[in-house]
Amino acid sequence: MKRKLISAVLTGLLSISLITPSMAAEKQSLQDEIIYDLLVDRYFNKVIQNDSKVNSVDSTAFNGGDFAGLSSEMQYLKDMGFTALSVGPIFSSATYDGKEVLDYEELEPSFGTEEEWQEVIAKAHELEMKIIVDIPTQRISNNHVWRASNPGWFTENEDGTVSLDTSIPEVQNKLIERFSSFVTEFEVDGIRLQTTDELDPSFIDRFSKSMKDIRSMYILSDGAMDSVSGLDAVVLPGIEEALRNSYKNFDPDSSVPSDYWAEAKGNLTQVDSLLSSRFTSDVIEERGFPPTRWNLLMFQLLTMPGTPVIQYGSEIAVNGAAAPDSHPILDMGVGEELIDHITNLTSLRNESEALRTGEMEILHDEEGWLVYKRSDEKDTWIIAINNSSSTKNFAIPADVIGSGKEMRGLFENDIIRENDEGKYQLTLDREVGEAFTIIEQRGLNKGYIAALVVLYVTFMIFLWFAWRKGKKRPMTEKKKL
Ligand SMILES: [Ca+2]
Repeated sequence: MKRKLISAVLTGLLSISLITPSMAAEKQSLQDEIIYDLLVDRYFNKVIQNDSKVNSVDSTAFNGGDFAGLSSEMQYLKDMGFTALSVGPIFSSATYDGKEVLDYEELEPSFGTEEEWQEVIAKAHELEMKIIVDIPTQRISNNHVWRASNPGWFTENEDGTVSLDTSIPEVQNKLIERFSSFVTEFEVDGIRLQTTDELDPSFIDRFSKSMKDIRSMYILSDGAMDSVSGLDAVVLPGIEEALRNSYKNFDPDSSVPSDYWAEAKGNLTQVDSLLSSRFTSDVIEERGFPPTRWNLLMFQLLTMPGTPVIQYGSEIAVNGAAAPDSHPILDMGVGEELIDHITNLTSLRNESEALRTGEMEILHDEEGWLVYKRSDEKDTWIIAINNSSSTKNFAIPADVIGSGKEMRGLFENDIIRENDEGKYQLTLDREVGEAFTIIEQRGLNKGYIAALVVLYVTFMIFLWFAWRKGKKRPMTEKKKL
């Protein structure tokens, strides 16, 4: 209900004053994406014929999710506003998460056939979403097919897995050759290198160039690290902890340090990953209420600079301190309120370039009461997040957004106009977020009055015709008699 209301208001507002041709233009930059991170095995089990390895009551085993399930339930992700799907590793593997790769030339049989994988890519492109695939090269299976003929390429790990030594030129060549064929055959839009911080930088650079020679695509790191040549983005170091500490409870001791705001641009921003514990587990430890915590966190994540990466199941506040507990099979259709909230925020972000790549200015940041401005030459937003235990106020000076404007809140539907002191007085209840769009007060009133006049005139004409028709009717009726 609220989702419909907000998109209706939003569509109306954008069509009145905000939308410009360039906003509707083709999205091309990584900064325009909102990424949903999932595991094929834990998304949706559509086909039971490929379930020979599956044991759905053992969380450490394959649970049955497959390519066909991803295709058939992909609209759910489109509806939620995601623009790119990171689907994890898809190569034949000893483990459900695809990490312990056995053979890069074969797709994991439990996930499905090459045709079904092609359908995933086709479906995503039909829905105008991108597909990003993970490539693990470290801690892969000790039964990997390359091992017998090239034992020197591998190093052994304590946990019984092996890692490819990416500093060896032959290893680099072999991986580049293999994945050049892969991206030629399957039109994926990006590759995320797993355990990127353990790879040889010269390999990352060569690999990236080779893939981009074939087709323009994103090459990403799966973790926080200093950026190296060849990577389009890394997870911003420290962002997970900063976001978690700011939102796991109200009245936080710390907020996201201001330097993160500037550094987030061009990086991946996330609160957790499929390798870490879920944010929900922090909330439960603090005895917080997960839906409210997620609600406020999403407000910041989806209105701040950077490319948001959201783990599957966050929309239903999935819990778990570590894998495999943090990797349950997705239960769609529960937690509708949070899904609606995410949808509202992603639609704001997708519609407004200012929220994706605009300037970022913190206006107020004190004990969980955060007010900031996102703007470019076309749009201005004021984002207010009250993550404290009391109602908060903040007066925005007129020079921040200009005089004679109207701040229109899209979630709580409040309108703020400039007061006699030349300020916009903002008040927000505890544990609530709001996004204000800025509108010309006078311009809108003019439009409103014009609309009223048109409505009035139309109504008078209608009355006149009705009156004429009414006058005529008795005569025609008389004739009939
Ligand atoms: Ca299956």
